[in-house]
Amino acid sequence: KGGKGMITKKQLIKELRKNVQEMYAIEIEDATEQELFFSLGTTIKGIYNKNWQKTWNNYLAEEQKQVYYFSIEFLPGKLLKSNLLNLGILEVVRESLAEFSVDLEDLAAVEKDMALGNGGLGRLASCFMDAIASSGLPGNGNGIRYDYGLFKQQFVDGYQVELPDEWLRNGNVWEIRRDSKAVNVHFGGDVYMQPKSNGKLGVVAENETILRAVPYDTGMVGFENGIVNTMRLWSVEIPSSEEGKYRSIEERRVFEDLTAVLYPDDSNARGRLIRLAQEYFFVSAGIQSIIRYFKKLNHPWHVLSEKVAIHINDTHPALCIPELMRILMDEYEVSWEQAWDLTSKVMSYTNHTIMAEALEKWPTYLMKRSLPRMYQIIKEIDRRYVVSMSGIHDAALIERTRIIQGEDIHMANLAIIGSHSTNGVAKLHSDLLKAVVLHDFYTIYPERFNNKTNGIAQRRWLQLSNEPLSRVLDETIGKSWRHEPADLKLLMNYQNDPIVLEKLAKAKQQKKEELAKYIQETTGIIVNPTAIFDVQIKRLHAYKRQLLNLLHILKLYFEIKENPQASIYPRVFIFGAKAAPSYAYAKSIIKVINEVANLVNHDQTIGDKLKIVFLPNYNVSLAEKIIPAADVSEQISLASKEASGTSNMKLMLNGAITIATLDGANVEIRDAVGDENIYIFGLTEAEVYAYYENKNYSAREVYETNPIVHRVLNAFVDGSIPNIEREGQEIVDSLLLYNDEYFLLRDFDAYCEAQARLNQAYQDATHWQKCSLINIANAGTFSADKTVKQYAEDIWQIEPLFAHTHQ
Ligand code: DL6
Repeated sequence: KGGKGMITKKQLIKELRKNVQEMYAIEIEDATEQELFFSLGTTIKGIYNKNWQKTWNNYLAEEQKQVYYFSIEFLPGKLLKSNLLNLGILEVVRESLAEFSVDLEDLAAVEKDMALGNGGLGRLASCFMDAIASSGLPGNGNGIRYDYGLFKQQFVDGYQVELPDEWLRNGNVWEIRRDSKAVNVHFGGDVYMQPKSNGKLGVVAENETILRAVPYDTGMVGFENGIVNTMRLWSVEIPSSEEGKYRSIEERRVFEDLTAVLYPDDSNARGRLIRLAQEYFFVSAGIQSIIRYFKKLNHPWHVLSEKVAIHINDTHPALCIPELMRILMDEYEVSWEQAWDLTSKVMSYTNHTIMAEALEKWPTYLMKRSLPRMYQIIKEIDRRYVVSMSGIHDAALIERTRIIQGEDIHMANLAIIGSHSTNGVAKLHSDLLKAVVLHDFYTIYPERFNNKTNGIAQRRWLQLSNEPLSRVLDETIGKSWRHEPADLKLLMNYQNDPIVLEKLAKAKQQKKEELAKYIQETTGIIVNPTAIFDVQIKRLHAYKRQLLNLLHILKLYFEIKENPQASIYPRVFIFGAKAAPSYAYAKSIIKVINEVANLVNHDQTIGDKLKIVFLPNYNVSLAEKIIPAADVSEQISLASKEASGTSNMKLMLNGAITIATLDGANVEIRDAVGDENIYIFGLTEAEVYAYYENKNYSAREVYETNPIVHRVLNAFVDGSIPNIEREGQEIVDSLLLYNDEYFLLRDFDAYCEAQARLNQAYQDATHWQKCSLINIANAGTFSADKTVKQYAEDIWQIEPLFAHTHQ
C-alpha cells in the first residue's frame, strides 16, 4: 500500500543516487534539474512497479471483470506530484530533495504537460483514470500516444498563434513501451467472402495496408491503496514485414504520421481521413489486446460480458462495436447473433455534447474505401436494425434513427444501437438527451438512458494544487476528506466561526499573491492581489460566451471612465482559453479581449479598478495555478448548451463563488449550495427552447432599445477599442446581422445585475467568506470517485478488487 512507511528518506536518497549514477554517470550534487527529474521519475516508477505488477496479477488471478475506457483524448497534465501524493510519499521526497537544496516544485516544473486532449472530455478521462485506480476498481485506459499534444498557444499582437507541442522531445519517464504486446491493424484493400476449407464462408482481404500498433503503458497510481492500473496509449509504426512496400520516405511518412498529432478541434467533427484512421487504429489495437487477454482465461465466448466492459467515451471510439463484431466473427467464427448479443452487452457509451456540429458523421465513401470491412459490418447492423424495428415502430422514426442515412454514417446512432447504456454527463444534459437530442432513441430504448454527472479528482484539484486550503481543512475538520470528499461537508459546522473564516481568507490570499506574481512574470501586468479575481477558463467557443463577459467588462470600463467614483470594487478579469485553429470567430474574440485588455490596463484613469489578464496557453498546469486563486467562477454558457462543465466544480471546490446560467452541472451546483450562495442569471433552457419554437428573438431590438448595449456594441466599430478592424465588425455582425445565436444581448442585463449584486456582496468580507466556505463544503458531491463508482455499479458491473477478495 501507499503511505508514510513506504520508503524512508534514507532509502529514497540511496535509490535516487543510484539512478543518477546509472542514468547519467554523475552524482546528485552535479545533476541538472532535468537530470534530477528523470532520475527521480525513474526512482518513483521503481517504487510503484511492484504494485503495478501485483495489481495486474491479482486481476488475472481473480479473473475480475475489468473496464476498458476507450478515449481518443487523455489529459493528465504532469504526473510527478500526483504520483507522489498517491503513493503517500510527497513529503518524504520533498524533504529528501531539500537535503540537496533542491526544491521539489522546481523539479516538477521540468515535466512537460501530457496534453493529449482538447479540454473537458480529455481531462474527465484522466480524472476518471485517477478515480478508478483510487477506488480500487479494475479499469484500463485505451487511447493514442500522439507525438504532438494540443498546440501551444502564444499571443502575437493579440492574435492566437499555434506552436507544436513537443512533449516527447526529452522522453517520457512514466511510460513503458511493450513491444511484446504490439498488434497489426489493417486498412483499406479489397474485402470479399470466399468458402474456406471447412466449407464455411470466410472473409478474404487483399491489398490492405498493414500498420503496427505499439503500446506504451503508463501506471495509474491509486491513492494510498497499493493499486496501479494501466493507461495504454498506442503509437503507429511500419511493421518490418511491410518495409519493402514503400518506395519513398514520403510514402512511408503518410502512415508513420497517423499518430503524430491530436486533432485540435473539440466541437466540430470534420470528416478527415486521418482522423477516421486514428479512430480505427486505437480501437482495433485495443479490442485485439482485450480479446487476447480474454482468450488467456480459457472461457467460452458467452462469458465475455462477465469479464469485460468497454466504454466508448463520446463517439470517437464507436468503431469498437463493428470491430468487436469483426474479430468475433471473422477470427473466431462466432455467429452474427451471438457476436451481436455479446457486443451490445459489453459496450456502453457516454454522450458529451448536444451541439449538432459536434455529433460525428462519416461519409460512407470514406468508410468504404479506408475501412471496407467496418463498412460491411456497419451496413449489416443498420440493415438488421431496420428489419428488427419494422412493425414495432413507425417508418419515419426508424429512418431518423438508423445508422446510414443518405451518404452519412451517424456514429452516435451506431453507439446507441450497439451498446446497452447511453449516458449524459449532468442531470440537465441527460434530460435534454431524452427530451430533445436523442428523443427518438429514448422512445425506442428508454431503459438504456441514464445520467452520470461528471466529477473531478479532488486529489489533483485540491490536495495538490491548493496546499494552503488543504492545511486549513486538515486543521478544521480532520483529514478524512482526503479519502472521502463527502466529508468536506463537516466544514458546514464552521460557517459562523470567525477564526475558520479568517484562515480560509488567508489561504485564498496566499494563492492570489502567487498568481499575481505569475501574471507579472509572464505578462508584465501588475495586478492588485486584493482585487476580486474573476476567472473564466475553458475552450473559446461562442456558446460559452466569453464575449458576454467582455461586454460586461466594457460596460464597467465606460462607467468608471464617466464616473471615477463609481462604487466598483477592484476586479481582475482572468481568461484562459484556446481556440481551435480553424475557428476564425473564436480567434477574433481572443484578439478583441486582448485589445480591450491593452486599452483598459494602460488607462491611467482606471488604475487598479479594472485589470484584464488573458493568460496564454491554458492547460492543466496553468489551471492548477489559476483555480486556487479565484474568487469568482464564470459559468455563463447559454442554458442548454454546456453538457456539464467541470471547471465549475474545480473552482467551487477551491472556494470560488459561481456566477452562472442554469446550464449543465451548474444546476446541480445551485442545488448543492442553495440560491443564496451562487449568482444565477439569464434564460433557462426552457426559455431558450421557447425562443427557438416561436422565433421571436430580435437582438437588434435589444440594441435599439438598450442604451448600454448600444454604447458597448458601438465600441467594437467606432474606434473606442484600438487595433481591431475586421474583428470588431465580425463580432457586431454575429450579434446584430446574424441575430445573436447564443442570446448574449438577451442575457446582458440579467448578467450585469448579477454582477452588481456580486460586487456588493464581496465588500462584506464575512458574508463572502461564509459563502465561499459553503461552496467548499458542498463540493464533495462532485467527486470523480463517486461518479466512477456509479459507472461501476450501474453500467460496467465491476467491483473493487478488495470487495471481491476480502469477502
Ligand atoms: O463531459 C466532459 C465535458 C463536459 O464537461 C463539457 O460540458 C463538454 O463540452 C465536453 N465535451 C467535449 C466534447 N465536445 N465535443 N465533441 O469536450 O465534455
